[in-house]
Amino acid sequence: MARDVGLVVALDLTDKSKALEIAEEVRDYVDMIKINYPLVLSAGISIIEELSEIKPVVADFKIADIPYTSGLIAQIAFKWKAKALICHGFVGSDTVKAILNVAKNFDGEVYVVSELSSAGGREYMSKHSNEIAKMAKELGCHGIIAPATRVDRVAELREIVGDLKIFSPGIGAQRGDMEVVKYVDYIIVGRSIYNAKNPKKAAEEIIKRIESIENLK
Ligand code: BMP
Repeated sequence: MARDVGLVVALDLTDKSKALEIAEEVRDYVDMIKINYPLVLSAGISIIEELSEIKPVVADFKIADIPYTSGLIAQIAFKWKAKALICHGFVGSDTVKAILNVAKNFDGEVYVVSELSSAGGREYMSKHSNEIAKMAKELGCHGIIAPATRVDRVAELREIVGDLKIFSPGIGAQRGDMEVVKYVDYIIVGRSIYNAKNPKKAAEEIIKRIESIENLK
């Protein structure tokens, strides 16, 4: 049976060669590679291009700035061959629109953070995440990021975004609930894969867990 829910590996490493090694190791199990500041600030922006030879890269820069500056950041990420970019939604529609305009020139995708999976995500973001998700859908973004640590919220966000892609971090180290698979298109996993003794086996196990929940759907 083909899997409906994909796996994105988050490579929050500061050692470039280790990041490349793990990417190679798990390439048959993951659909995309997500990178964030720890790796880019350590390895340099060209790591996007290098990793994109292995799998499409999501540049998780969580952009949260004025439209002009945000557009510049987006341009750099896409020039270096990112397939998709993550930005914040709480900054408002003008910034998200500016990023989307840049993305169009590169045929790139834009995913918007709804509410963070960490506890602090409840303090401010969750009060507005439904509106943020609605905005992402209305503007024509390609996906949202929603927390596996709060499956009830993800279920609600799914109602709002319809067929928009949902990416869900929080499985593993953040003790999220795998049941989230019922509502999302991709789960994002970092530490449980790259800190594992055998990252390939860890990725394989996660896929098995995804499949076992999918079979109950
Ligand atoms: P880990 O599996 O190690 O907890 O990694 C999760 C990844 O997803 C990290 O790269 C983190 O920056 C990202 N992330 C998250 O954990 N929660 C969010 O709400 C949004 C994220 O992008």
